[in-house]
Amino acid sequence: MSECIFCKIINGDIPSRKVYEDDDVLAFLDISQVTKGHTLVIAKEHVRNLLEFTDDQASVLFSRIPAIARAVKNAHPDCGGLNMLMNSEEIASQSVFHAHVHLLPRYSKVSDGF
Ligand code: DGP
Repeated sequence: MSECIFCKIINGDIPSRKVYEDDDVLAFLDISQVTKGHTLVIAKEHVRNLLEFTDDQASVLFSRIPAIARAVKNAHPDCGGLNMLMNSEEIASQSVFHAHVHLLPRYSKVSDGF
């Protein structure tokens, strides 16, 4: 979709800090960094959100999540674990309407601010 900012990131029209990429999936650092290493994982195929995925589209995206989560954790030795979050529709705080999974590394409860 030409006006979608995540499609523009996939196409390289908007720069991003890539964490992982293959033919179907891209992971990159979230611009907001709610916690250090906050990563977004998206399928390259434009789908609005979880509510519109087919099973096959969901499989493509979610099959990559465990390996990317481990890579994010390993990149931050002080990371003790992660939250995974997917906002779907405005009422649920979705602001970019290209389905994406947030991976939020967690540190000490007092220091990560989340
Ligand atoms: P959500 O509210 O779940 O739709 O999350 C959208 C996220 O996308 C939000 O945490 C900020 C991030 N974001 C928005 N625009 C950009 C961008 O241009 N680059 C990057 N890296 N992240 C972006």
